[in-house]
Amino acid sequence: MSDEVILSELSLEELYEQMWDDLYDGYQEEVVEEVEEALSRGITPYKVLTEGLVAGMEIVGIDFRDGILFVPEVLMAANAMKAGMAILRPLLAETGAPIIGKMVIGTVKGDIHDIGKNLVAMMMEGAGFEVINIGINNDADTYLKAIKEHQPELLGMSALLTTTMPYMKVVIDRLKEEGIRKDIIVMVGGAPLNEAFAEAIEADAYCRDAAVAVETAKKLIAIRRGESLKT
Ligand code: B1M
Repeated sequence: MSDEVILSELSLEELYEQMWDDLYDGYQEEVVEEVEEALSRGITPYKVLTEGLVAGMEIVGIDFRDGILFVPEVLMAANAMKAGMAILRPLLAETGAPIIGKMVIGTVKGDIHDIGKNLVAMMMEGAGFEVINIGINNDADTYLKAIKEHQPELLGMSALLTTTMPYMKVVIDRLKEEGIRKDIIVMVGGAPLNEAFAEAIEADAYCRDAAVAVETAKKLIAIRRGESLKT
């Protein structure tokens, strides 16, 4: 960010454009300042997240795909995004609502992308779920261990690579082998997935984004609890 830019003098649109530029350049401190400026104007944390940070990361993704940006630059952008998310996390998690349910979430084996998964975790916490975030590169054993230890109603799996998404089926098959598949709601997400893939691997739901993940989790838990009341 150039020294002459006075954030408070920018319109909201210009502020977001500045945020996208600084995210693109991997300027963590500047992104944090811009997130704080947007919040100080009364913009909701969710709007700052989606219209600021997520929109900025989409631009990075396009230039990564087109060979304009490379891994080191994208990593810097990802770290700037995480710095901005760190400001928003406590605000999104501020809820007062009673715990609705528990979720274990992690990125699958071979995959180190975690921004989207962390965003889902943040939004789920904000909606009143207890979230056990087991990080990246999880094999089936690690998912199983976390499920047995925490006994969640929900399992969330994330994959951002076409080469790692098939591993979700390995985990689901393992849940079946262990005889616990019917005890847990499996929700999957990540940019290369779609409904058809989720159906093919016998997940309970595909979630396009974090907001859909929250809505889907609430709906599936309500259905399950309703069903179990009847039996
Ligand atoms: Co990588 N990368 N990357 N990358 N990276 C992608 C995914 C890619 C699409 C870029 C591209 O070519 N356009 C491409 C994958 C191509 C493919 O498989 N079809 C790619 C590649 C190729 C790679 C490497 C192989 C590059 C290399 O080394 N040559 C390598 C792989 C490393 C590995 O995992 N083994 C790699 C590395 C990296 C970085 C480390 C540099 C960095 C990750 C940093 C980090 O996460 N800490 C990175 C990044 C940042 C990206 C892009 C640019 C952005 C991903 C992101 O954070 N998006 C990405 C391009 C893109 O996706 N367009 C790309 C923002 C985030 C908010 O969105 O993650 O989609 P997303 O999450 C959304 C939804 O998908 C959904 O909700 C989220 C929030 O709304 N969702 C869930 C996600 N998980 C969910 C789980 C749920 C529910 C919903 O559970 C219930």
